[in-house]
Amino acid sequence: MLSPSPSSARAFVWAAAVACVAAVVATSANASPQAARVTRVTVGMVEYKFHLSRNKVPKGTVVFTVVNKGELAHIFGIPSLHKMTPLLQPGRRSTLRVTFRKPGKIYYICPVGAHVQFGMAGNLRVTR
Ligand SMILES: [Cu+2]
Repeated sequence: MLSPSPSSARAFVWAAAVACVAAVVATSANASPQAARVTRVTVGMVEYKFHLSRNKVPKGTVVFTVVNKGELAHIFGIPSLHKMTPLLQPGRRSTLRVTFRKPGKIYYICPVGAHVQFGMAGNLRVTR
């Protein structure tokens, strides 16, 4: 009585096949050249400076892993793109995903208090 009838078994196989096709379509939709190139940059923060694992990135998507190695709370932010991490307490980390669409110089800061004046700012070069 509880065993599935042949028709419900077929319905299950059909649903699984549809799910597979949907997954393939979703994957290939993301596979544009822009999205394929992801650069990873680690950003260390202390009082009062940033240390980036690289100061030059190709245009496209960059994933910043931001680690607060200091003793005060800090933020890594890119004002021109309205992107920033949450306020990171000492020892906390966060990732920030940013897409740079054209080459140029990107100014980044820590917008906490007067940290910019103390030196928490810099430029990232985006190349073509
Ligand atoms: Cu700061």
